[in-house]
Amino acid sequence: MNASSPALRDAPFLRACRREPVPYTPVWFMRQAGRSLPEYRQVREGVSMLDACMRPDLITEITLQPVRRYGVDAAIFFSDIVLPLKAVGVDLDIKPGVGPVVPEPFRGWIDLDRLPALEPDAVPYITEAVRLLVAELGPVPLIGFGGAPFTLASYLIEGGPSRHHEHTKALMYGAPDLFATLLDRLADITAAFLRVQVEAGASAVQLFDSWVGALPAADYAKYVLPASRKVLESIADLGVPRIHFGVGTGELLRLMGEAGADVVGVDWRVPLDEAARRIGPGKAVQGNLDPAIVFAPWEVVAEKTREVLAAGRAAEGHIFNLGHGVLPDTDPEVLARIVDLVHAESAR
Ligand code: 1CP
Repeated sequence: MNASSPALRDAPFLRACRREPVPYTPVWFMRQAGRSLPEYRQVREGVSMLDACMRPDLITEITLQPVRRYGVDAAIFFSDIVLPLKAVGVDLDIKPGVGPVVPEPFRGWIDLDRLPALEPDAVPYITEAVRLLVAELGPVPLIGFGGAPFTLASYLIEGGPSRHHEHTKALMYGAPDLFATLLDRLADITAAFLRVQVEAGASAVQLFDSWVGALPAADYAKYVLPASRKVLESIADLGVPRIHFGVGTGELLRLMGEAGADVVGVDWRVPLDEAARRIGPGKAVQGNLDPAIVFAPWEVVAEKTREVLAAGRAAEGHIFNLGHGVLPDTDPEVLARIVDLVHAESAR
């Protein structure tokens, strides 16, 4: 289990998640491990994304790369939200420049037969990689992650990345019983995937509901929240902080907290002081520099970084991050400067 050292338990990232005082604001980046780093592109040469996600040596190396380069306060496990679906036998691929693709999309009750439970021993490479990483990382926390039921359902139903989620919404509104059963099944799979990572040594988890911002709050509460709550509550016994993040979720922030998050991730559209007000007491916030801002001149980046830090002080705990993942063409040097600036400006 998660027998962590005092140095790890007191890591600024974990203290901020628990809303305890921190020596400085901790920072990490979503998608810090993938795509933008030249050393990542080098180790991925000739290896498909899914194969890389099943090799403990590559998972370990890729997860460590941004920690070495940036000195970030947490490592994010290298995998993908659809990996557990692959592990239970769903026919899917992760296509370069596209993302997850499911050749036979889910549309009916019969398709549930393609979603059996995730047995922990179906992902031995995850357990092994987490163990290797925890040994290498020492006092730096490892964040495990999984896809939230709605976002996973969107890939299964659309068959791939989607702008409007029209098939997903057609099924959600048109066949609510089937949709609820599908989300419940996905909740069990993601909960099992998170449990494997934490039991092997991950010290926090993030549940990504990247595309749920496509829904109005009332429909989120009715069709999605129960399944996300099932994921987050079913791992409560593990005692690690649970971060819950989505894009375009300004209207959903309070509900996402109520689903069982300790930390609510916020994209760049809502300033963190306003986000903290919407979320309410008893939660930390994570975010929320616009990932596109890093392409602007450094003075602008620095000013916007300071604005995020200032707004974050209104929250009971703040973890600095981008409002979504690092864009593939991002200059790693700029991210390194942001980490240094966040640490220097927030030192207390
Ligand atoms: O830092 C890291 O890279 C950590 C590992 C990681 C994580 C946390 C990857 C590797 N993917 C994810 C989560 C993930 N995957 C999310 C949630 C986060 C987010 O919103 O950005 C989502 C929606 C996916 C699905 C996915 N996988 C996409 C998005 C497609 C779309 O719908 O727009 C893509 C492009 C992938 C492939 C992928 N996953 C990860 C990497 C590095 C890549 C790029 C592929 C490659 O390098 O070959």
